Formats: sequence, structure tokens, C-alpha cells
Amino acid sequence: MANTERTYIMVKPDGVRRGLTAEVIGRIERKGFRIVALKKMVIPQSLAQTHYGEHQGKPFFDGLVKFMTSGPVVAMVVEGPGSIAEMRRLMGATRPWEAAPGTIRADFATTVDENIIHGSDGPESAEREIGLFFKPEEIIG
Ligand code: 3AN
Repeated sequence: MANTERTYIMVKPDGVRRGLTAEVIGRIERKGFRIVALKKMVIPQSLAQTHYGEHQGKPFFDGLVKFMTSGPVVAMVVEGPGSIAEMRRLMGATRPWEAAPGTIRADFATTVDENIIHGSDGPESAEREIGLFFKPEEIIG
């Protein structure tokens, strides 16, 4: 398919702790996207700092890194037409109270710091984040 692309998706520690992994995966698969890589892992602190490098220096940075390393996440590469923007739409806005009804964040989150899911916000970040979390041989197209 011409505009098929890949995005990096992660169920954050709050989502895993609350038993929402299957719910998130189910929504991705029912949408029609393919999960071409998947693993459960505890993110090393250095990787969390690199992943959220754009937020370095912001007041919430240290808390964000602490939260993201506080328990296992489920990391995924999701493939499908327009998957980067479409996954952002399925996730809903960063601030759950601004997220459209029916989105993952609107349905399951109440706060900006623990908002269940991460998804790449553009083609460059998708490529960068997939490379940070997965080796090429772990992606099974
Ligand atoms: P998104 O996750 O929707 O791409 P970003 O990239 O603006 O949003 O923020 C990355 C993560 O940083 C958010 N998912 C959230 O966990 C955290 N974050 C963003 N803004 C705040 C804030 N004001 N206070 C606490 N955490 C924040």
C-alpha cells in the first residue's frame, strides 16, 4: 500500500499496571493496523532520557523519566496506512480532558503525566524512536 508507514507506540507503566495492555492492542488491531514488533521491557533511565530529550530542562522532565522507568512498558512498532497520524487520533490529546470521547486517553486517563500511551508525533520521531527501542531484526514485516 502506497502510504503505509510505521510508528512507535508504547503502553506506558500506568497502562501496564492497570491491565490495559490488551485493551490498547485490541484497539490497534481492530483498527486494522499490524503490530510488526512488540516487547515488554523496563526502560533504562538513559533510554528514557534520550527518548524524551526534547523535554530536557522542562520542569516535568525528571518526574517524567522517573515515571517512565517505574515499571514495565509494552513497546510496539505499528504499521499501516497513515499510522502515525491515525494512532495519534486513536490516542487522543496529551491532556486527557482535551481528548475526544472514544479515544484511549479520554476513556482511560485523567492526568497529563500518566496518560496510558505514547505514539510518535511525526515521521522523523517515528524513525528515531523505532531505532531507539528496536533492532531491525526484531521488526517482522
Ligand atoms: P505526547 O505524549 O502526546 O506526544 P508530549 O510529547 O508533549 O505529548 O509529552 C510527552 C509526555 O510528557 C506526555 N505524554 C506526558 O506524559 C508528559 N508531559 C507533557 N506535558 C506534561 C506536563 N505539563 N506535566 C507532566 N507531564 C507532562
